[in-house]
Amino acid sequence: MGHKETHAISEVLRELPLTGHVGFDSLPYQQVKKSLLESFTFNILCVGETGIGKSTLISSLFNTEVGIGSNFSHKYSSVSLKSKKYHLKEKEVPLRLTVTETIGYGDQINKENCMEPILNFVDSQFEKCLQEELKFTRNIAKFQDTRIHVCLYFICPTGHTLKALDLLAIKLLSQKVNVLPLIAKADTLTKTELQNFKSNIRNELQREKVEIYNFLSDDDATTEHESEIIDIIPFAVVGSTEFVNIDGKLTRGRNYPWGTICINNENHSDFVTLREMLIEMHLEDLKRCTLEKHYENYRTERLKEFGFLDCQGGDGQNNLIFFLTEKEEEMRQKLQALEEEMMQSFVERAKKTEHNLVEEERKLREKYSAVQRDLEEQQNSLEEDREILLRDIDLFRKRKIAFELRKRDRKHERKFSF
Ligand SMILES: Nc1nc2c(ncn2[C@@H]2O[C@H](COP(=O)(O)OP(=O)(O)OP(=O)(O)O)[C@@H](O)[C@H]2O)c(=O)[nH]1
Ligand SMILES: [Mg+2]
Repeated sequence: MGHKETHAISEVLRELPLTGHVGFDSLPYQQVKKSLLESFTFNILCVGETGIGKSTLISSLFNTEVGIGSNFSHKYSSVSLKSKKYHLKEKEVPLRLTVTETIGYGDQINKENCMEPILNFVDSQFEKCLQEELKFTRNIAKFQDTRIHVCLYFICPTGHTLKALDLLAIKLLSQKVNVLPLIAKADTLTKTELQNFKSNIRNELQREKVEIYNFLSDDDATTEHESEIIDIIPFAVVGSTEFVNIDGKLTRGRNYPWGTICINNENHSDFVTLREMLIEMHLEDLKRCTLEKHYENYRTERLKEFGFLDCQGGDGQNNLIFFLTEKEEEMRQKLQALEEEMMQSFVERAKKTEHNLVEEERKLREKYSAVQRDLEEQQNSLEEDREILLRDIDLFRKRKIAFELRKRDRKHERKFSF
């Protein structure tokens, strides 16, 4: 059902000045209106050991209690995940936020299967979307997108290098989602320890060719700004659900015997930079990257599993319609072959049945003839017996008459002899 191109489009783009008002200058406002009505979606996955500060950081980031509970036990035999959905509003901008946290991550003695549930969870969110796209009647507008837009990976503040599990986890996760490594509870490290720890982690990730989410865009052309962004990763964060009084102002912070940490103070941690980069500057890009890179990779792999990449459309491109037509033709041929096979087997069975019936009839005829012959023989023998009997009866009658005559003659003779 291919359509033949009947018109040519000029490749040359002409820029024309307008002679008056048209109205498409309102397009950005239309987009804003539409977005405000639909509300924005953002799905975060927090991966980190039990008690590392996941819920506290998420609550600090969104300035409200949005974490998935706390004080989970260290005794779970396997890793699981828990999600919660929130509807937040800042000024008139609505945000549908989904927070997923790992439970029992890194607590098992054998950590071999620790990543499997997390990777499966990420895949199953992609799969939900793919299944919706493949439906005949799609409901994309009402579809609740649960694809993970960012994975915050909480690194234990050891001050050394990455643990083997952290390195493997970041490597595996970064192939499926936008990963942001964070040094949790950064208040437990000194400034020098932090700098060394950060550069050790960066070197290790580079050596292992791990591609975490790249904050650098084409706009960050200045090498100074570029190195600033590079140097800050992994973000060293401090979270808190408590408020401290700083210069008469209540702000999120942590009180220690030796002083107070204010999480919004850039000299104390990278928390503010993280929030700016994550929410103010790159939230939409994280979503774009999820769709255009990670979901696309997942979709391609799944379509490959269906056998999609085996065929090419007329334009030399992999084309879904061409693939479906090919598949339909393949199925039609298979069905036809099956029909022919069934017909063949039916004819063979019918032939066999006919042959059996003829044989059966022949046997019955033979049996009938044998029975008929037998009957004729019996009838002949009965006939012979009957004739013998009739002769015997006749002889008997004759003898009886002769006897009667002789008896009468003797009676007569005796009468005349007196
Ligand atoms: N020193 C320090 N403690 C923190 C920080 N963030 C959280 N905590 C403390 O760490 C403990 C656990 O924090 P949670 O946020 O519940 O950690 P979690 O990772 O969500 O824990 P589970 O969900 O139980 O795995 C709490 O006592 C927090 O007050 C931080 O940045 N620095
Ligand atoms: Mg928690």
